[in-house]
Amino acid sequence: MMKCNLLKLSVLLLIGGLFACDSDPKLSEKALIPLPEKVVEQNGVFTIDENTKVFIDRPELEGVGVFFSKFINHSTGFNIQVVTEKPESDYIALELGLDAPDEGYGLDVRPDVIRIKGASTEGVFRGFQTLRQLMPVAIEKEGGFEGGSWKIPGVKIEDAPEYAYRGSMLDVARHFFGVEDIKRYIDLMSLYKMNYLHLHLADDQGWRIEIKSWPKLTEIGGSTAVGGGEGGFYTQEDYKEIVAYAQERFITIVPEIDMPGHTNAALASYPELNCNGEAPELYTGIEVGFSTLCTDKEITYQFIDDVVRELVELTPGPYIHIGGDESHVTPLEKYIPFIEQVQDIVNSYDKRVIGWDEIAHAALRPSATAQYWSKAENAKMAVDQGAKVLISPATKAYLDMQYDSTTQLGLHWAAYIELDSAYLWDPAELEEGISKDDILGVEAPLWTETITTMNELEYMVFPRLIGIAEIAWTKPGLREWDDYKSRLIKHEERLKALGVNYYSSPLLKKGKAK
Ligand code: TNX
Repeated sequence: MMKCNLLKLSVLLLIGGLFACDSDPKLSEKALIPLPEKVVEQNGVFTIDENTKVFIDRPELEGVGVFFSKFINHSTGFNIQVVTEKPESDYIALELGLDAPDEGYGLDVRPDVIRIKGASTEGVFRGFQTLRQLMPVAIEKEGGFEGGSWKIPGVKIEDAPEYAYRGSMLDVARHFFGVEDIKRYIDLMSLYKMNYLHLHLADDQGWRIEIKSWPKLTEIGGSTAVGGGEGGFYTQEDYKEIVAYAQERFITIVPEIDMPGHTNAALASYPELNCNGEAPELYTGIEVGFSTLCTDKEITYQFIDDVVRELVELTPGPYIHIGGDESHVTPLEKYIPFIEQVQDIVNSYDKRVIGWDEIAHAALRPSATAQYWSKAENAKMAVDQGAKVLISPATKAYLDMQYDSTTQLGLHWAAYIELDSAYLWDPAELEEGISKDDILGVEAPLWTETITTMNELEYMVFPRLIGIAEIAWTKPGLREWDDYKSRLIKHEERLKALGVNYYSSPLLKKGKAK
């Protein structure tokens, strides 16, 4: 290794980088997911060593600069610093001012310098995730160095996302997942340039967010889960910690309080929210569609206003999700004015509404988004009203659907979804009448009726989420199953280094990567 470096150094001086070392990493060995828009190989490699610096050309980049240097130091054991004065060479430059869409970035890896230039700090952050995938897999492990070398193959990349919203949802209501689990999920999402995490915070089986003005929601409603387990909830401090952790990774949290159905936990906590004034028992089964807030009572709207106000105080992002799905025991003539009034409550706090596709039965406010999960006709009704659609078809994007009939966890009411099925679709081609301009983005939800641990969660999510991330980021004309599959096979090594309990599909074993 040393010899090769010395030889290379002298040859570099003589003929300037035309000579490569056999041990140098090749671009073709790397797996970039999501696939960038334009990738051109360049001569030479950049080697990160203890003298490498992270150079920022603007103060706004300090946050990302510190984040990257910590990330690199964590596995290399180096003490790489962020500097504001341009070094001679051996540095990673973070720059702003790229003329590209918001999260667009350029990445240029040369032997003396790596440049990441973004249209925004967010773009620089996304560019770093690409650089990370060009680094040795050991970068994913604490102290992963073990005498290896941190070489990155020369390349020039130009990239920008297809959709502005690229997300996932976790149902923390059916089974509760604590702050550390959510942070791990956020970290994993960020590797694939995802930017929204929707938390399904309340359902029949549990209320998971502290609301100070209605404390029994968590005292009573948070006390159990599917199967009768002990449940749990986030205090507002916990929740702020999640939001801040996500923000540092340029991920926006979207909180959901499902209503008027899926509300048994709230109804069990406060009898006055029921039309008959009586609190039902807590519920630990997995049926849907049996509960409803009393849409005729004034107190219901006071309750919603209080909940939304407290949530808004915890939410720097633009969206509040109001659920609205499967309200089978709320008559449509009551459901419609309810959804309209709740939209006005959310809008009065300067937030935009997202709701499941059923909300399109109501008059949608101009900033509302319908999340298409089940009925194309609902999604089209939303589009006809000028609303945007968030694409989450249960048959393609539901991460709780089983891979095949042998999968132990999960459900299969919508479909079995193998890796090819989860990848081989285009949001803008899914339904006639819903085109790219109508689409806010793509989201893959994980419902947790059958999922109780992080290990189980990872098994259902990975690697399907990775394919969804590529659908949301990469232009459809650049996506191709065989090529994706071969990148995913190479990427397995990185998943292993991250300790992800992914589903090792038979599709990844047949026809190994070239
Ligand atoms: C349907 S998707 C639901 C959820 C369930 C899920 C299970 C949606 C808006 N409603 O309440 O958890 O199916 O796959």
